[in-house]
Order: sequence, then structure tokens, then C-alpha cells
Amino acid sequence: MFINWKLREINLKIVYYGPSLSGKTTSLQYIHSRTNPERRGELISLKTREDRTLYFDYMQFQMGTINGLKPRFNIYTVPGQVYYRGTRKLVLKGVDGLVFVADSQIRRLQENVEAIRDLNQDLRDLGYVPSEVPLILQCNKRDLPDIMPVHSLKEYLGLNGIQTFESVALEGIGVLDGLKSIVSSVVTKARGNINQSPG
Ligand SMILES: Nc1nc2c(ncn2[C@@H]2O[C@H](COP(=O)(O)OP(=O)(O)O)[C@@H](O)[C@H]2O)c(=O)[nH]1
Ligand SMILES: [Mg+2]
Repeated sequence: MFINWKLREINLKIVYYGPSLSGKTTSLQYIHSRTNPERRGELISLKTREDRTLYFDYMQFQMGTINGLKPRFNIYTVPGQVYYRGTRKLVLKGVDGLVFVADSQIRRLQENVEAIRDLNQDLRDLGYVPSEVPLILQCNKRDLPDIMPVHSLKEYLGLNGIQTFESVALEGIGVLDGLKSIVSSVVTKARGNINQSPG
């Protein structure tokens, strides 16, 4: 969270995290397509290699007010691959809320488990207590055959108490519900922090 008191703006960061190919970019593309063009910036995809799985993406939108301040939500996706740990940490720095996008396919369980482990490690490395960062789970690709039941996926990920949304990002199903939920948690937390700050 970063407050510009002069402009009366509050910058909040939400990161879509998960294994590669789980549907993070597709989710962000859908969010971008459904956000009022007057209140959002371009969707920017930074290409780190020729493969689209190695992009990280960014967009910004404005919505509502928080204690008289205008919130700007900065939404990022991170590259899943191990060798992009540096990029991932850079993107995670200053994060206010997380959407973990899991690939629901049974054969992708291992990648999901590794990604949640990486996330917790990345957060600790950055000085966060992982359980204190607002997080929701988006179980994606619910349209495919051979997917895991949500409760068992949550169990494997150690995310039992976490609010969960089933999604088909390709069709936009469930994506905005997840976004609204994390925005709401992030805003609630920001209100608490602003009330405590001297500004
Ligand atoms: N069947 C299906 N495919 C999806 C869904 N969401 C994303 N995909 C596909 O999965 C692949 C990887 O998606 P992408 O958003 O690039 O994954 P990222 O690496 O997490 O950013 C692409 O071919 C998408 O079209 C979904 O809900 N269902
Ligand atoms: Mg991507």
C-alpha cells in the first residue's frame, strides 16, 4: 500500500499467483475486458521469452473511495517458472492481496503444490507472514475432464479456511467474483491501516 497524500490516491497491489499455464493471464485479460475503459489503463504484458507462459502482465483500475482517498488497484500476474524467482519476488514486493490460481486438473496437482510452497517462501523472504496477507483461491479450468474436487485440492494446498471460487477463465466464469472478494479484503485492511496512520 502506498498513499500519495498530495493527490489523495492510495495504490494497492493485487497479484495473481500460480503455476504456469493455470490461467492467470487469461483471468487478467477477462478482467481487463470487463473494466470500464475510463477507469482503467492498458493491459501490459512484459515478454521475458518467446513463450507466452513467461510473460508477466499488469493493469490498473480505479474504483470507489477509501476514507476520502481514490484507490488505484494495480493488478499483476507472475511467471510460474522456477528460474523467474527474481521476477516473482519483484512483483510480490508490496503486495496487498493475492489470488492463487490453481489448475484443477489432477495431473497438475504437483505443480499447484509446488507453487503454493514457492509463494509461502517468496513471501517469507520478503518479510511477510504468509497467513497475514489476504488470499483467495481460484480453482480454474473447471470445464475440463479429470479435475480434482475442490475440497481435496484445498486440502493438498493447505488452504482449507480460504475463500474459494471455481472458475473457467476462458469464459470469464468465476473470475470477477474472485476479484471482488480480494478487492473487498484489501480495502477493509487498507481502511484499518489508514485509521492507524498519522496522515
Ligand atoms: N479449458 C480451459 N482452458 C483454460 C482456462 N483458462 C485458461 N485456459 C488455457 O490455458 C492456457 C494457459 O493460460 P494462461 O492464462 O496463459 O496461463 P498462465 O501461464 O497462468 O498465465 C491457455 O491456452 C488458455 O487458453 C479454462 O478455464 N479452461
Ligand atoms: Mg501468463
